[in-house]
Amino acid sequence: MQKVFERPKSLNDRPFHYCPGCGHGIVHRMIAEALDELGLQERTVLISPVGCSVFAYWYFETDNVQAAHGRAPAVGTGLKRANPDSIVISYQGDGDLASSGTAEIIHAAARGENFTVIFINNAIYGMTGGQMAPTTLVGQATSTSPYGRDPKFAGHPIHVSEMLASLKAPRYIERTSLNNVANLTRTKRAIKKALDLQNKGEGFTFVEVLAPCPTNWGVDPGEAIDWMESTMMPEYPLGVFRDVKGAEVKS
Ligand SMILES: Cc1ncc(C[n+]2csc(CCOP(=O)(O)OP(=O)(O)O)c2C)c(N)n1
Ligand code: SF4
Repeated sequence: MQKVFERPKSLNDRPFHYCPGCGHGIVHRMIAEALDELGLQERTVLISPVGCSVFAYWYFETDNVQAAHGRAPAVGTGLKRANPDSIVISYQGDGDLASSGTAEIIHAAARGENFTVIFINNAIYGMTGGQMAPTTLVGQATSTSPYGRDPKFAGHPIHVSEMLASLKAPRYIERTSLNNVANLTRTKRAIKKALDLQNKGEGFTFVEVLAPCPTNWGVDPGEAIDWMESTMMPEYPLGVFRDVKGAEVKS
């Protein structure tokens, strides 16, 4: 029988624990495919965050480290500097990266650390029950903003890609989305490009992926995609925010 579909080598056979319609499993697969295609599996260290993807290490057939909430870019800095031949991936949600870990991500980017950050922006804290995140949209109802995020009280959403793109050191920053097939293809391409640039020693690479969290948005997976397109994507425009050859590199 002809085999037409299989798991990438960089993932094991364990079924994902994620909710139906969640973005995490899709992005895990893209990272694994990119590692396989680039031949990087044996040299890769994946850093799991705290959040729904805390168990990423349970799925990836790579070396793995699990970092405290928000601290993955600091851990990644140590891993990469101690072993410059490794491929380091910091995989982080928006509560982890844009709230607890604001300092770590800004300073790692400012230093031009030669590793890759995959940032899953689902506009909410998933694991802990749907609290407001720094990325939550104005008017979006969450368990800590049941009447919708009020900017007078809670400020405005943080646009992490744009903020990091204002720094001098980052090599490559792109925002993509999981809303349709074309954007899934772009997401995979961006992840692969980021890993390839890291492998060539070109510096800090960052891919922000807009992803659904149907469970905490209180909708079914199809409605979650509709909401991404009608509400989330206008707030977070897709595109390449930085692609600068010759960026400063620490290794
Ligand atoms: C220092 C610290 N603060 C808070 C928490 C509680 N906590 C665990 S997961 C989480 C939010 C995770 O949300 P996000 O990073 O957006 O990831 P998601 O679950 O949506 O994938 C929080 C606040 C913690 N574990 N450690
Ligand atoms: S709560 Fe949201 S982010 Fe967490 S696994 Fe479910 S859909 Fe994914």
